[in-house]
Amino acid sequence: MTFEDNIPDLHHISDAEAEALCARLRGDLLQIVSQTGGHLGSNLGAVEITVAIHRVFDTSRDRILFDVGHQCYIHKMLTGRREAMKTLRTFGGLAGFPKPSESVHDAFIAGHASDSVSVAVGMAHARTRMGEKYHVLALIGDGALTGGLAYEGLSNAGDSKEPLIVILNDNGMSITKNVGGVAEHLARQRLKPQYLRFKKGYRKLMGKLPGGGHIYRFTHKLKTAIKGTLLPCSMFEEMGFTYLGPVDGHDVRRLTRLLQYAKDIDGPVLLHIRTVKGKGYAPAERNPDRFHGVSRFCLETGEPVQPSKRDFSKAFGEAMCALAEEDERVCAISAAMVPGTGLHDFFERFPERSFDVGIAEGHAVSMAAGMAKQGMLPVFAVYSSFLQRAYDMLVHDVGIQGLHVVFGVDRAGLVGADGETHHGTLDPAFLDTIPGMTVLCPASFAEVSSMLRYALFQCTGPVALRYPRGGEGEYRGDAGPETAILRTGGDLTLVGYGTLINEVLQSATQLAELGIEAEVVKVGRITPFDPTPILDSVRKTGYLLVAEESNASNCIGQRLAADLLLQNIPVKGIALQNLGNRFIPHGTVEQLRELCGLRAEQLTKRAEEVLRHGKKET
Ligand code: TPP
Repeated sequence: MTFEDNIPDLHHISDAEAEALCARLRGDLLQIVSQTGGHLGSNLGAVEITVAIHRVFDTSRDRILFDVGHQCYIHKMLTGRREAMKTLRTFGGLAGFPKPSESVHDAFIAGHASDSVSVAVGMAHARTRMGEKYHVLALIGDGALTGGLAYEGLSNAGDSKEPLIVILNDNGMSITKNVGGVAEHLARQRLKPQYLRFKKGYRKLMGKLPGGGHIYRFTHKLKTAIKGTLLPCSMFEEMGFTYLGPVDGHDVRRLTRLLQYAKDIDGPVLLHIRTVKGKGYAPAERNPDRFHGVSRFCLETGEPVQPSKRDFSKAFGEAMCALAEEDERVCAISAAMVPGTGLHDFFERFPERSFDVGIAEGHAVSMAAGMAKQGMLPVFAVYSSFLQRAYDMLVHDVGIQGLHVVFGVDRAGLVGADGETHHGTLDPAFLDTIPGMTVLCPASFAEVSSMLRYALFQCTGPVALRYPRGGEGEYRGDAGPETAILRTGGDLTLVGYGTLINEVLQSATQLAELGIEAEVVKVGRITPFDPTPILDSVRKTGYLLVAEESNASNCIGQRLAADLLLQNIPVKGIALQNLGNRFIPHGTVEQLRELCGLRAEQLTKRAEEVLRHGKKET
């Protein structure tokens, strides 16, 4: 896949040209994202810093790590992918995140927060060990700085003495307003230039900027007192960084000078820039949380082209509010994803029982464990792929003690345009490995509500409720957590769970038109999994097709195949249709299901093959 067009040389442009370029890029970005959808606010805020980076560094050699990676659009536009931007986030088109397979300028894949400094330290070590010469930079937001992994990286980076540059893009926002003590610390840092005016003696001249201006480093004394008040010194200096800033992150001249200066420092540097999320587009500046990630929208009004429909997250949020009314022990935890997980109303209505911990999934799980141990009913709503971060906490803090923590596992299955880093296709496998875990798979809004009630009030131990991005399909029933026969038939057993059951039901209708009567079995609880109703059905039909929107490893199809063998049940034909053991790219959910043979027509063909093959052999 190549998307190359002309790559402009920014090393020799003037400041005025750089400013004009920023204005043009911002306009182009708005045009493009209003058509494609994507992460708008963060990219609008990162225009100047990205241009400044490209003025000073050569990203084909120097390594720039975009934390989360959602702010890399300008970088893509400057590295030969301007034209291809109209294919952004579409199947076969440009990814919405950095992708080394797309361009040599993309140093590393990204999608999850807070790992950029760790990766940068690794690359810096590799460079030194291998005797090579290039620069390593990490661009990380203040939101990503709420994640513990960021501190592991910073702590090591400061200690390593390796030359590398961490650019902290501080806009006061995660997706919603940033939370926590570090956000407070950064807010206090912004006051420093005022202290400078009062106490000139407490700064040390570090050097002159090429083209004018001076660089100061605050001396340790600054933290001790102004008018008798103890002032905090930048924690980054304490960690071993040369701290530069805070500076206006929309002043491309200044940013360029500072990066030129930082480039020559022989050790870790932290450049703290202040930016405005959504900069230059009034609707986004007014509502940065709504413009963090957008679908197609009208540029004039900022309104989405298609109004949003009710989805599983909303159904979950409504069920949470209803159950919280009934029981005061119910509380909600979010890791910086309150609107995304449908908890907005809950947080408004029950502020004392609402906890946004920042991008700290591991902490959220351990905190929920503490709450559960002391008698609360914590519900942690989290995207499936971000829960991967907290596997050890699930095992160690929740699982071993069998604590009753409920997980609202949102974005389970294929998520579409965000692609491989965001698909929730591994949780059925990894949750199943935790002894005592229950995993429920609602397939309709009604089931979200009834299963959440069941999870909170009838289950013990940890319970996960997994549901997909988007809305429900034709199936609107409520079969509860037990396995249910949705359609009877004697020719073949078709098994599915979650909203994929809609494709399965449609396939059964298509098979009926071909004279094949399929029995459709919907599984409500995949862990602990009770194969009995399915085995009974296979005893009758002799044929089994299991369709799953999850990876092959430890899927229920594999578990059923083992059960059939162990229980000596004669089976004439069996097929497991799932995502295989691979990472699935971006595209619409329909396109990706097709890629994996999970559309109704494909299941019908597969069923016919299984029956034909079996008949030949008997
Ligand atoms: N949890 C993880 C581990 N990774 C994620 N990508 C998210 C949650 C979802 N997420 C994407 S961007 C974002 C969040 C919570 C906010 C990031 O804020 P910040 O780093 O300040 O960047 P900004 O968007 O403000 O530029």
